[in-house]
Amino acid sequence: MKNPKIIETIEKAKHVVVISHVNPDADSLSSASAVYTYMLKLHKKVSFFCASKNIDEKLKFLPWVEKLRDVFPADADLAISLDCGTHTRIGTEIAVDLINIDHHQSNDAYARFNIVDPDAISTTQVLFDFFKANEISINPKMATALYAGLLDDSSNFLSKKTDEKVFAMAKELCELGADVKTCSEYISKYMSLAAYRLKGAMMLSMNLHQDGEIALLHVDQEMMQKYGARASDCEAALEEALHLPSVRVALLLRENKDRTLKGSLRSDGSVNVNNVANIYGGGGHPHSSGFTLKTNDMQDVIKEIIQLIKEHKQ
Ligand SMILES: [Mn+2]
Repeated sequence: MKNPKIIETIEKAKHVVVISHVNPDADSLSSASAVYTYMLKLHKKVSFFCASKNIDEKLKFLPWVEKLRDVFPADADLAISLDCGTHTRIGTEIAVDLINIDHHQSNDAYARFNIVDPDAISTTQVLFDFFKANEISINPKMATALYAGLLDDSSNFLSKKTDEKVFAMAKELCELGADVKTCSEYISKYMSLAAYRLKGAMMLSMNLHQDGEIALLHVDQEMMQKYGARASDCEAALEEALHLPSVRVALLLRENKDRTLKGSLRSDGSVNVNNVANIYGGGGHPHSSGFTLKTNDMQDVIKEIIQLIKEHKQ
């Protein structure tokens, strides 16, 4: 679908800010990186904003990541948010016109312009479709970024959403010069020693509930500090808990520094975990979602969530 109004808005803008969400993942940074290149091709003044200071080492190969700033520029007249499922994921208030490009089911079209496709496997896929529909050429830098988001959000093409459209996009990005080898090195393989050690500890403490259908993992501040791990290092163990044949849903409860709890849910498709996260004011996708709780009493929370997961079985 062509978006003439959005193209016109971009063309009129003088200073554009591309936005990745707080604690950015590969999809958010990659899609923002591709838009950053697109703005440079239009000879726009462009800034790259993310409210979080610490960027995962494995994502630093992406084009323009060194340009990231955590202060929103005062003279900007247009912002484009990438992979931000809610306005709060931006991490700051935006006073300028906003274009929201995303694929979260929970996205409530919070911007003046919204390009949201919940069927897309990644925000980079939404962006790829936007570029093609509006005849915006994709150079090798953009192709590498778009491929990185596709690779990560499809869990290395293992996700159930991986289909012929995903492979067709990957093929086209290869032909456009995407650096597939570097993406594989960093997105699919890169693990720090801290992340490996934390993963080992998480696997040892994993419990199965409901005849092995629910895998429960938890990480407290003590574990994080012991291994020198970061929040994003918890993801690998959570994803892999679903590799157990009996497991339908994996739940991770991670204690934040301020003693609140961050819940992350992954599902094989038999439970819509976006609906479960919604109950706690969070959201995401049917197969992957998150929420935050203002308590660190894990035992009560565990009982309640297991009950909710049971109720949301499809
Ligand atoms: Mn995404």
